[in-house]
Amino acid sequence: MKKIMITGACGQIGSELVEKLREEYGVMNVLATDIREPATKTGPFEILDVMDAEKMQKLAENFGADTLMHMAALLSATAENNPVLAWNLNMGGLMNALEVARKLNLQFFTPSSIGAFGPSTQKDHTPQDAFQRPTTMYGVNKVSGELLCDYYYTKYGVDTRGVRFPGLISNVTAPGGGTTDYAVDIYYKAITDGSYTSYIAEGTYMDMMYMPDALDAIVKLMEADGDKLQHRNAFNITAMSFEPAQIAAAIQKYIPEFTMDYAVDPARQAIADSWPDSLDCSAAEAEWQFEAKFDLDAMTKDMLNQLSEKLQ
Ligand code: AKB
Repeated sequence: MKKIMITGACGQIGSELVEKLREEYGVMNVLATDIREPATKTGPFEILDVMDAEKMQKLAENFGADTLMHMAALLSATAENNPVLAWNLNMGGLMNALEVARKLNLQFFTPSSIGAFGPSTQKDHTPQDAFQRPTTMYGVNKVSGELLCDYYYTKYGVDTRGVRFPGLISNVTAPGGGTTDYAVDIYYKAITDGSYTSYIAEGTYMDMMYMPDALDAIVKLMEADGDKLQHRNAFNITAMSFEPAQIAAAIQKYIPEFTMDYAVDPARQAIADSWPDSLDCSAAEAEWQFEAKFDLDAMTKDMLNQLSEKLQ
């Protein structure tokens, strides 16, 4: 049975990942850590600032962890507003986590992102091995992180694994400071206000995925036979690619009176414009049988059902 420690456990991915892993491996085999207390505790939890390398190692040792999932990070829009903080936290936290994995011989997961690509990358069907010259601090962090994870595997044999996540859509914990967050906000506003003002311009395509598929992907990749992985880190994965008018139309199928207008935020629009329109995930499909179950319509139906219960 695995013993998994997670950093950033109160974040958008972390909060649902903890529950998923507790279902899979048992409540007491998953240690959640974060810089702040969770709203509710469902198992072992410790306060951890990922800049505190010593405490990170002590917690992993005392817990008897065999796996470390490093989820704590600043997202793209926040990172662009605070580049020095983003470098220090995103890279410093990752280095600390990789060192703990090296010293304690832990299996390791950390997410990269579509943000690891830049304007000079092939926009459609972006290949697994593509040109990576991102123009955002978040992208610089993500490419560096991908390289660092490769380095720890080749130099020290640490079993590092990871995916490039697209925008993740969920109804449990709101994302914060991302560029793709509009595709989460729109569902909340559809229920509460019946309308939404998009900060992303019409015609801007980005890859997206519903959270249950993202969680399944993490578990599947971590369980995969390591001998079959040629890429290990930073696998392209996606479930759908859409632009704001298409998600609005998907919502209108269930809420016909829903309306959307635009007030484009130049900062987040510039980030979105620098990212791919759609990823090619054939490497993930071939090497560890990645698949996503939810398309835009199935996700919209589920999001609206779940949120109607929660918000009304
Ligand atoms: C963001 O928008 O910053 C994230 C991401 C795509 O990595 N959701």
